Amino acid sequence: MPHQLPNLPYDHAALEPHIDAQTMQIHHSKHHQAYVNGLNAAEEALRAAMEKGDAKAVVKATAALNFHGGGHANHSLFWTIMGPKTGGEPGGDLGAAIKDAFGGFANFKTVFETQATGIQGSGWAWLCWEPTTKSVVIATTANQDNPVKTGLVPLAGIDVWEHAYYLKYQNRRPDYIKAWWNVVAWEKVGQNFQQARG
Ligand code: MN3
Repeated sequence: MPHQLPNLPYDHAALEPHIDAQTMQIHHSKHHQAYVNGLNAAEEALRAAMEKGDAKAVVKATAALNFHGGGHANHSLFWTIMGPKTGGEPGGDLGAAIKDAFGGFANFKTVFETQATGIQGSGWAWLCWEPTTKSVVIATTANQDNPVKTGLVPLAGIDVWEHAYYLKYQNRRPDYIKAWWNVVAWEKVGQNFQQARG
């Protein structure tokens, strides 16, 4: 069954003034849709390459799968961990895990902002569950790579591709990252945390 663009669980303008409605509309309906289309095409190409036993075509399709599949997975998580009337600090077990790992929420934010700002070119910064050390960690990925590739479980992430912020913030990525904290749905991230640690 082909992949489909998930509905945005709120209006385009719901994250104003932190993320503007036009950015949300283009980001969701154009950019994310393009990853969905690319993933469906890559799956078709992989099937055809496998039927032909064409190893080079398999490798080529796999590269497209990684990019568009990551793009679809990353954005599908991104929309759900944001929302109107959110922000603040995580409580409960997630809040405690962040405190254990980073000494406190304020320090976590500082480290996260530094890592997200420092991504060269396009990519994502993540809060992840690390199953081997049973702790939360910050990770960054390039382009549309997803943290599952290195064994991590993404709980929340920020898209720092320019398409995610350029209309409102232009070159000021740090301002976008600071504003993003106001729309993080920590309740949802907490649910992702509970699910990840089992
Ligand atoms: Mn994006």
